[in-house]
Amino acid sequence: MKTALITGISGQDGAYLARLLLNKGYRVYGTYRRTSSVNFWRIEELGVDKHPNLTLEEYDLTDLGCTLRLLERSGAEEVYNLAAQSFVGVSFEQPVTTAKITGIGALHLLEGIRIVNPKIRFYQASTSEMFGKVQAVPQTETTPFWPRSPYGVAKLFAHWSTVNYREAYGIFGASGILFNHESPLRGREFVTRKITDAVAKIALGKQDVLELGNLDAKRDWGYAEEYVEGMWRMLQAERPDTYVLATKRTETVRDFATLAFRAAGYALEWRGRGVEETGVCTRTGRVLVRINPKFHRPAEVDLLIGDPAKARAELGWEAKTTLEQLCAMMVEADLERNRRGFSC
Ligand code: NDP
Ligand code: GDR
Repeated sequence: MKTALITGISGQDGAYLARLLLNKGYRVYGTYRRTSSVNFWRIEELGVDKHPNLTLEEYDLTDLGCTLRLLERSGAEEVYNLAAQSFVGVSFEQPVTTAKITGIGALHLLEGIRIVNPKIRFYQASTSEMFGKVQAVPQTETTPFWPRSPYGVAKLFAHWSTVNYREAYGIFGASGILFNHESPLRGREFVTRKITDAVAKIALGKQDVLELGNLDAKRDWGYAEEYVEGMWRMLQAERPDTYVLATKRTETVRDFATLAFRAAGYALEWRGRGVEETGVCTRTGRVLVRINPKFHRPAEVDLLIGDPAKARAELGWEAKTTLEQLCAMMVEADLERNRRGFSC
């Protein structure tokens, strides 16, 4: 039986990856943070929280000693570093905390692997945010980076640290440059889930209007469950490398909102420009979406679209779920949850 360690099992990807590895017969150690109220709703929703091969470990990525003990205790052969302060917006308000968790935290694991067991295979959750102010379209493994947020900068540090430990110490460090991936398990602070949850609440008469920031930002959105499969494939490869996982399709935030409202039976028409822009229901004339400048970021990533050709050729990975299917799945889940008063 193989043993894997997943940091950040309480997050979206951690939950899906845990289910994938448990289904493959792995023993899984999954880490969560000590908080006043632990949040296991995702692994509960996937029905793996009580799996006999799952061990939940209290852990903070910023603590080197804790990292060393965890690597030793778990005896993990594969380590998936998914833990991070992962919200770009918050990283502008908490840049130092973000650097410590998202940047230095990954280095703690790499150092831990070097000290405890250099044979451990390591996956680093890198991100399309590292491309930031994009230098080429579509983005590939060789596109130059230009991060536009403290989060992007911290992730770039972790990415290059992974590459450096690969080159300097021969550690099997794989870096997955994943473009946005979403699901019904996405946190509600991220724009897709914020939209699908609001659409459900508006449809059920529990919310009047949805407030958003930059509607023009373009993202390459895929389905999270498929992306964790890609992470696993990277650690089964013959040699460690860097791979882009993406759909090669990009849409605006405005388009995603239009799709989400359509999935709940609303036709939206966009009127006005800039901060005056509104999304209006064509049937009733009611304003369903408006702009709130507080959701704008000090520096924005305007256009992300990834080319996953290398992952397809070398790992046999490709995204299958369309944005329409993903959006409908998320709206459906949020309608169902809101009907039963669920609040995560
Ligand atoms: P989430 O925000 O859903 O999950 C992040 C996880 O990290 C949570 O379990 C969180 O715990 C944990 N965490 C935060 N701080 C610490 C800390 N100091 N010590 C230990 N654990 C901590 O992210 P996703 O699942 O969406 O993403 C997984 C990873 O992939 C992240 O690193 C993210 O940056 C990266 N990524 C995500 C993409 C996406 O589109 N989803 C795209 C590219 C990269 P808690 O529940 O307590 O907050
Ligand atoms: P992102 O995701 O920053 O791409 O990072 P997010 O969903 O937060 O933003 C996507 C785009 O939508 C715009 N936007 C808004 N965003 C939020 N959160 N709330 C709003 O109201 C809103 N209105 C417009 C944003 O400005 C942005 O352009 C995600 C995270 O999962 C990272 O951890 C991961 O690395 C990247 O995806 C790839």
